[in-house]
Amino acid sequence: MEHEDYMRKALALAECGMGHVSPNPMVGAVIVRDGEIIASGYHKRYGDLHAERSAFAECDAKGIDCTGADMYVTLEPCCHHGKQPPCTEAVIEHGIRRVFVGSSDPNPLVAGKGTAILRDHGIEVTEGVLKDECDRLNEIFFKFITTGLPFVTLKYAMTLDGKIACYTGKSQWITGETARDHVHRERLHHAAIMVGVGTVLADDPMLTCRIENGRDPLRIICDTHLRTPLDSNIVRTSDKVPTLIVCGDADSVRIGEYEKCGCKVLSMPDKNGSTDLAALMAYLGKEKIDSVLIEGGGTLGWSALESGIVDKVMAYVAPKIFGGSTAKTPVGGQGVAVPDDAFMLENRRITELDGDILIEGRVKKC
Ligand code: AOF
Ligand code: ZN
Repeated sequence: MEHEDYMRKALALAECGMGHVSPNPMVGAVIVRDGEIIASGYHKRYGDLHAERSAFAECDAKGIDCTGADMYVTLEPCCHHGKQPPCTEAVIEHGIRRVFVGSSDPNPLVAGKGTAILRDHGIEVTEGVLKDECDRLNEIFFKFITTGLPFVTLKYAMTLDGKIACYTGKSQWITGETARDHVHRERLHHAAIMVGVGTVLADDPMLTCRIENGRDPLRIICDTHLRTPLDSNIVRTSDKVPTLIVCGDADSVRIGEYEKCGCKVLSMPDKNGSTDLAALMAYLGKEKIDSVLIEGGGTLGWSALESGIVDKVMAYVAPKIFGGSTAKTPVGGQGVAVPDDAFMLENRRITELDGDILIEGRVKKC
C-alpha cells in the first residue's frame, strides 16, 4: 500500500467521529510496520482521547510494540495541554520513527509547533499527505478555531427549473431517498440547523437527524415576531431536542409560553425587521456552536448570503420540472441587480446521488 492508502484508512476512521466531537476536529490515526497496520484509533467523543493516543491505547492493551513504526494521522499532532495531554509526547515516548500528516493544525496553540517538536526529537515528518481530503473533512473546525464563528452552509433541494415547491406549496419530495439520506448526514455534520419561521408555517418540519446512533442538531428558528405555532412539531418536541427561537423585541408572556414547552428564546435587536444574522452567529460562536446548516426558506437564504455569513452552498438538484411562476425558489429577497454582482462558488464539487445531482462550493468572499 502507498502512503495515501494508509492516510485514506485514517480518514475513514476520523469520519466515525462525525457529530460527536464538535467543536473539536475529526481525527484518525493508523500505525504501520512492515506494510501492515498494527493499530489504529480515532477521536470518538469531545474531550476524549485524541486519535493518536487512541491508537497507542490499542497497542498498550494488546502489548504491541510500536518502536520504529510509522504513524499516519489526518491532523498535525497537538503539543499543548488541553482536555488531553500533548500527543507529541505520546508519539515520542512510543518510539515512532516517521509521522505522515494530512492537515496542518491552524489552532494557534499548535500551528506548526507539533511537527517542529517531532522533528526536534529526530522523527521524520512528512506533511500534506491527502491534504485536500483531510482539509475538507475539518473545514468546520478550521473556520471555528481561527475566527470563533460558526461555519455556515446554505443547503436546499430544487427542481431543474429552480423550484423548492409546487405552486400549491407541496414539496414532498423533490429529491430521492439517496439525496435525502445525504442531507441527514449533513445534519449530523453540523451542530445546528436554522430555518425561517415561514418554513415552519409552511412545512411544519421536525429538523431532526434520522441516522442510527446520530445526534440531533440544535434547531434554530429565526422568528422576529414569534409566529411559530405552539403546537408545531418543533415546539412540541423541544423538551427532547434542543431548540432556540430567535426573536426581536417580544412580549415576556409570549416568550414564557415557548419556554414552558422547553424552547430557549433569544430576544435580540432586529436588523431592518429581520434577525441580525451576523450578531446571531457571534452569539452562537460564544456558545461553542461551530456550524450551522441553513435549510430554508428563500427569505432566510437571501438574508444569509447578503449578510456575508455563508461559507458554503450545497444545492441538491432533481432532474424534474415543476413550473409555475408563483412556485417558490431557494433564494428570494431582492436579489442582485446585475450578473456581475452574483454570489460565486469556488472549489466546486459535483456528485451524483442516484439521479439527483449535488452541486457544492465555497462562497467566494470579496
Ligand atoms: C481533538 N482530537 O484527535 C486531535 C486534536 O482540549 P483538547 O486536549 O481535546 O485539545 C483539542 C485540540 O487538540 C484541538 O483544537 C486540536 O487543535 C488538537 N488536536 N483534537 O479533539 C484529536 N488530534
Ligand atoms: Zn492531540
